[in-house]
Amino acid sequence: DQFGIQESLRRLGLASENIGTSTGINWIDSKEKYIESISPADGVLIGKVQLTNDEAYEKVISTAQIAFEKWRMVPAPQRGEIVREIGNALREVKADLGKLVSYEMGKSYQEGLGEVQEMIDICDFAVGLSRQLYGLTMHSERPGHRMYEQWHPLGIVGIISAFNFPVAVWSWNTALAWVCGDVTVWKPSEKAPLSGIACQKIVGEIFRKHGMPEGISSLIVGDYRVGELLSHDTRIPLVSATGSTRMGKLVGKAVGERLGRSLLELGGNNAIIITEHADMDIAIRGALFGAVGTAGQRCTSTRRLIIQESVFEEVKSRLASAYGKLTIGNPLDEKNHVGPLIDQDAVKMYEEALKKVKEEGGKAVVEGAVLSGEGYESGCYVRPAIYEAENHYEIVQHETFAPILYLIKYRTIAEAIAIQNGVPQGLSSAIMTTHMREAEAFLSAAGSDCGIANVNIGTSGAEIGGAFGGEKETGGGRESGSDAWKAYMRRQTNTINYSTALPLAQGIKFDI
Ligand code: UN1
Repeated sequence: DQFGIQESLRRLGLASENIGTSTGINWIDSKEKYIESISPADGVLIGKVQLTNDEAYEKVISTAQIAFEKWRMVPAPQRGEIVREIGNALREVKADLGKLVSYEMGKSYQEGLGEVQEMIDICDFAVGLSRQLYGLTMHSERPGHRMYEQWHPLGIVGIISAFNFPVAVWSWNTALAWVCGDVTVWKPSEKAPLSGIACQKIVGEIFRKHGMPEGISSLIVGDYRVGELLSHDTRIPLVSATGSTRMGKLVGKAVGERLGRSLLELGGNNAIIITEHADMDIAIRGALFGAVGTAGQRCTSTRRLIIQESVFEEVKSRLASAYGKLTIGNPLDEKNHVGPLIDQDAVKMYEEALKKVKEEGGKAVVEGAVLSGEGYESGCYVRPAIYEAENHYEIVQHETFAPILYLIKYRTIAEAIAIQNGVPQGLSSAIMTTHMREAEAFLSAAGSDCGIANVNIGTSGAEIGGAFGGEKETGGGRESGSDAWKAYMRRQTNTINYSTALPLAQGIKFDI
C-alpha cells in the first residue's frame, strides 16, 4: 500500500462492506446485494456498497419530508453555520478524501485535492449566501400598498451526480440547497459510491453534533433504476442531474411529465479557438490541460481545437511534442500527468471513437492506443490522442468521454465561431487571442453560444463563483455560483394593503 490508501479509507470510516442508504446520521441496512467499487488505477476491489431497495427508499423520503418541516424554519444564517462546519470538516479530510476520489475515480491526486477544494469553496460561498437570499421590493401601482417578493425553501431536492466529479458536483447542489432550507437526497454515481459514503459520514457527524434532525442529507445507492425513483417521485419538487445527455433527456422527461423542476448539467463538446494572435505558450498549455486533464473525462474537457490556418502547423507540432512528454500511469503517483479511464466500457467507447474518426477521414497526429503491461493491469489506461478532423464528422459532433482531441482549421473568425457553435452541445468554450476585436466578437451576442466562454483560459477548471452549466443539449441548468441558488427556492410575490380602501389593480371598477 505504497500510497497509504488503507489508512485513508480507515480515517474516512469506510469498511470492506458498507451500507449504502443513509437518512443523515443513521444508516439503513436494506439487506440488498452489494455493488463493487473497483479502482481503475490498479483494478483492485476497494470495497462493496449495499444497494438501496424500494423499502429503504421510502424510509429515506418520508424521513426527508419530516426533516424539511423543521429545517425550513431554521433561520438561513443558522443553516449557513452548519454548512460552515461542513466546510471546516472537509478542510481536515482534504488529503484523505482527495486520495479516495483519485483512487476510486482515477483522476490525478492533484485533481482529487482540487475537487475537495471545490467543495470547501462552495461551502464558503453558501455560508455567505445564507445571509443574502435577497428578494426585490417593487413599487405598487395602488396607494397604500406594498409589494415585494420573498424566496422560500422548496422541499426535497434529488441530486444525481456522475462518476467524473464524484463529490464536488454533489456539494455544489447540496450546500446551496441546505442554506436555501431544502433537504437533499443524493444518488452518487454507482461507479464511485465509496466517495459518496465518505461524504455522507462527514456531514452526518456534523448534523449529529448540532442535534439536527434526521433527513436533511440522505444518501441512496444504485444505478439508473434508483435515479428513476427520484425523477418520478412527486414528493421531490426539484431533481438536479449531472451526467450524459442520454440520461438527462430521461430525467427531464420524467420530471417534466409531472411538471416538477429539473436542473440539468449534461454533455459538452467544448472547443478552443486559437487565432493567429494567440499567446502560443498559453494556448498550448490551456489546450493540453483541457484535453488530457482527468483523462478527458470532464464535461468541460477540450474536445476540439479550432485553429487559424496560418498557425495550424505550429500548434499541431507543439502539441504533438507536449503529448510526447506526458506520463500515463497510477494517478496517485504524482509524477504521472494522466490516469486511467473509469472502466473498460469507457475504454471500448474510446476505441470505437478512434475507429470512427479514421473511417470518416481523420488523420492521426498522435495515434491513440490502449496501454498494456506493467502498471496498466486494470486495462483502463489509454494514450491521449490527437486527430486532424472536420467539424461535420459524426464522431466530432459527439461527446466521447476520453482524451481524444480533434484539430480543425479555419480562415476567418466568423467561420471559427460558426464551427465552435456548430455542435449539439453548449457547455464551455474559449478563445486564445491577444486581439481585442476577436475576443469581443467571441463574447458578443453573435459569438459563442455556450454557458461558459473564456478568453486566454482553457475550457475546463471553472471557479465555483460563477454559474456553471450550458445551453442546447447541455440541458440549460446552472449550478454553483452567481444566482444559481434561485433554482433551489420558490419565489413568492406578496402585496399588502395598508390603506382603508380596496382599489383594484389596472384601475378596474367593481362597486355594488
Ligand atoms: C464536470 O465535469 O461535471 O469546470 C464538472 C470544471 C470543474 C467542474 C467540471 N470545475 O472543469
